[in-house]
Amino acid sequence: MSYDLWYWPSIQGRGEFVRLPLEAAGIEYRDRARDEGAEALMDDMEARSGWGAPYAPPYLVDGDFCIAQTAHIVSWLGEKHGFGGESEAETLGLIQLQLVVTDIVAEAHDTHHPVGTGDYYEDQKDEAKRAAKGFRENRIPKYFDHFEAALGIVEGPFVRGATWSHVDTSLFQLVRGLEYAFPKRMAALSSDYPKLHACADAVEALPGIADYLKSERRISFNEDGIFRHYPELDAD
Ligand SMILES: N[C@@H](CCC(=O)N[C@@H](CS)C(=O)NCC(=O)O)C(=O)O
Repeated sequence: MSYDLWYWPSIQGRGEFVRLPLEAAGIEYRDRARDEGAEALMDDMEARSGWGAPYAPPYLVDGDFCIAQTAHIVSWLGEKHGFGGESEAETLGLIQLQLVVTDIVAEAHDTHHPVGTGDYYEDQKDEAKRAAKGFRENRIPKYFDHFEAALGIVEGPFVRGATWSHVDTSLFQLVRGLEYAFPKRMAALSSDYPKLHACADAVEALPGIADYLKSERRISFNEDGIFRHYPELDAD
């Protein structure tokens, strides 16, 4: 069995939050738009209708089945492939955390596009500076406090303890993305969040992830993605 992942080909973006658990679990998938281009993605998306029809990429396809929305996809994969929760409380807790990741990812995006997603960064630089300041100073610590507390529930590097879940791969991507976008702020905060950094490091060391990060499939962060490094938006 192999899934088809559809996502924009030239950025990590939200697609990366889906790739990571697939890679960590050694699940086969084809990254269709990386192989066939963005036009193929748009054609495929337009052709889909009914239950599961995606509003936006990423989405994952298995035969006639299609599932979209990043948090929804990875939570579903977790339940199906053994990296979700083992009890109802754990499953719901993980999904809840995954939805918190969705929120901070959207806020990270809005630091460089606080006014209009369809407008150029250059046309909203002043607003971006203001948005980034609030994000750096207030929002990152508030979210990180929440993740640090979640990582303290059970002993071990991951939210579930010794075993990774879809939340851990997302926390890894979030931490590395923010380190790319806001290196000064992340360096200043790093000692306040030992569990979060230990979790990111433990995900990075998972064999499937270590192999993936060395491969050509892991493209670099860039200034077209969600996590963008604009030096003027960063500070201690
Ligand atoms: N809430 C959705 C957001 C999906 C989304 O915004 N996808 C972006 C790329 S990262 C996109 O192509 N959006 C097109 C649009 O919103 O019109 C998720 O988490 O998957």
